Amino acid sequence: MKNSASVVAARYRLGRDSRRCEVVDPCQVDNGGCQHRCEAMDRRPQCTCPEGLKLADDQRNCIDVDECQMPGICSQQCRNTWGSYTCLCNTGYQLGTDHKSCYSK
Ligand SMILES: [Ca+2]
Repeated sequence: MKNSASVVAARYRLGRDSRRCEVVDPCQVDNGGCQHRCEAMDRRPQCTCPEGLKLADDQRNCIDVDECQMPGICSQQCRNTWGSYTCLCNTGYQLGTDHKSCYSK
């Protein structure tokens, strides 16, 4: 485990004038504190999440998007999964090739 002094030191380097410290890419240190992707925005880490996930309130971790809360995403039943979702059909129906619509058998 890194100690905090080395983490702080790694965020800065000596600038060209040899007097002031410059911020190094914040994503290079501990991934900017991000659980998934990190992008440096104006020298600050901006965390982003893969498709199907969204940033949590802490702006660092990623949590699941509950697609089933979006109206009309499945024509009949919807089951939320981590990072995705699955549409299901009532008895007597089968799922179409779009994986969203149900058709009577
Ligand atoms: Ca989901």
